[in-house]
Amino acid sequence: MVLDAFSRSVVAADASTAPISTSGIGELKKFIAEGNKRLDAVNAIASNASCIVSDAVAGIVCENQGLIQAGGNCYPNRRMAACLRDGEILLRYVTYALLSGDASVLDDRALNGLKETYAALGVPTTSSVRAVQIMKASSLAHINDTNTEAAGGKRFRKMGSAQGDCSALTAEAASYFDRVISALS
Ligand SMILES: CCC1=C(C)/C(=C/C2=NC(=C\c3[nH]c(/C=C4\NC(=O)[C@H](C)[C@H]4CC)c(C)c3CCC(=O)O)/C(CCC(=O)O)=C2C)NC1=O
Repeated sequence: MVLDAFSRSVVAADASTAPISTSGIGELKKFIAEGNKRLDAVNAIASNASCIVSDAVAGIVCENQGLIQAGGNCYPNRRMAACLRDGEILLRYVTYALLSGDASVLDDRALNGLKETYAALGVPTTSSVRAVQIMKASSLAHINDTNTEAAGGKRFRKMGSAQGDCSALTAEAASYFDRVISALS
């Protein structure tokens, strides 16, 4: 079932046949109060998605060139396209989870059964995990505007979002990437 921070607290309360708890309400108040920050964080990832994905896939190929040689899982172009597409899918579902403040959409729609699919198709775990790690590093840098021109090159782009404490949102975003990594491992 796909939930968000609100429906999650309703389901939790219903499961214990209790009204929404005071602490539950407190968490939702915080969710609303920090809503703009959350939207900025989602935007930081979504508006740099193709750059984040292509950089991650270029990275795994650079580190393991066997991927694009005969027998490699990014060879021929059909598989390279599938790999780039998968990167986009996973990143997109991470943004959905971050937007809704709940991992269920990521779990149900993207991760469920993915490890088995990858095993059946011979998609290498080490490289998939590495691609997600690179997407994580670059997404968190975009959320915090800590990306550098040295690492970004020609495509360098600062989000220029309002500066403030984004530690909780960064940790939450990181946890969704970690969820993808542990689902694939
Ligand atoms: C909505 C959720 C959803 C997900 C998550 C999804 C994943 C997904 N990735 C697939 C294939 C694939 N995925 C990859 C990915 C990679 N190969 C590598 O070497 C890299 C490590 C990695 C990219 C980072 C490749 C190459 C294939 C094609 C494998 C093949 O056909 O031999 C397939 C098999 C069918 C197909 O080729 O389309 C599925 C179902 N599909 C979905 O609908």
